[in-house]
Amino acid sequence: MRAGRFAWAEAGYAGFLLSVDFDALRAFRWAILRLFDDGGYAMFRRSLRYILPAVLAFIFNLAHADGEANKPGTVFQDCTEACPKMVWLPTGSFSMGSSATESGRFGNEGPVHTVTIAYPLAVGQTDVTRGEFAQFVQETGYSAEGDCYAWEKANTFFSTEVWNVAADRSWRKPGYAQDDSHPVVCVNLADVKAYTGWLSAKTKKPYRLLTEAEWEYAARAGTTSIRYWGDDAVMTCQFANVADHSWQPTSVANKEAAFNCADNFAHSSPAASFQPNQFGLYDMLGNVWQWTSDCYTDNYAASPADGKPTMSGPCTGRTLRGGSWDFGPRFVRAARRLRTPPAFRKNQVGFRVALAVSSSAAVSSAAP
Ligand SMILES: [Ca+2]
Repeated sequence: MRAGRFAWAEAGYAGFLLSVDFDALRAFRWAILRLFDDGGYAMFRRSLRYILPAVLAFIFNLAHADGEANKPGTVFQDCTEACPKMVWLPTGSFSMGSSATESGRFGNEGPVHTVTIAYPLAVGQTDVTRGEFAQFVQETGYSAEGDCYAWEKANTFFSTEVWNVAADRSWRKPGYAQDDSHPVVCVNLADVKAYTGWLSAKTKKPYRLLTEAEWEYAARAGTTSIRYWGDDAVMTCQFANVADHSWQPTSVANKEAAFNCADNFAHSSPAASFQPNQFGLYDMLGNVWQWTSDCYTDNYAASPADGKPTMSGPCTGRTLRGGSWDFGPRFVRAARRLRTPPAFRKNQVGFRVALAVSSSAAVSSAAP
């Protein structure tokens, strides 16, 4: 009878004992015993035998429930005022980079190497939206205005596109129609750091950019194909907003660089307009390029294998990943990397955030 009634409590008590500090517990018990006389001691022993295990089981179950909250696929939001929705990813290993035989491959995508993400990692379900960024600007008064680049004809004299900067182009006015559901663009690395700093202070959690290895792990979501929906480029328009039939380059010569399908968005699309990948993440490929925290390197010869960022060298370039609404098949691939100066704002570049709950300070403090 007693065993049946208290089995659950004692199981919890046993779990608690696995991690308890026995010296501290003995000191605590000695202090309590000093409070009781002989008569009170018998009562105390009964309470210690029956009530304390139940209390400890309650505490143990709470701790267990907290662990369940990190279950892969679980979506959470750390505040209701425009905080990004986050998804817990499973831990695991993957092959980073592309093989020498992959169609469309660039030389900076190797050597292929194994990376292990052994710590709990949550990733933004979508890119940070313009509405979420606007909340940050409203609360802080931060200025991320002006000097945003676009890939376009600078004037009628040039027949092809160049990176052309415009002082009046900004995240509020990127040069095409957007509303608050679209990913924010025209933000440089300093703007991104300001945002993650604000979000961290607001939530008291260490929000940051994804490292490049975390990004590719999150984008591949367990797949090894060119894109998370497979190797067939024509299928792309079902899964991502890319340079498609509705794309309108200013140079006719560039038209042939588009995917041969229709996704029906000439510029950026509202976040999560297409199907998510196998980790439940939207727009990991296409829509807008995403900043990562790493210093750009020409190859992976010295890249960390544990998810940490590469932060060596002069760091004059940072790495963008994912491709965007104005890029074709060679650029919208899980392995594709693009070097960009950290001060540049571009009207097809945005970001998403990560949160790593880890005992490793190095991982938690990864830039930015
Ligand atoms: Ca498109």
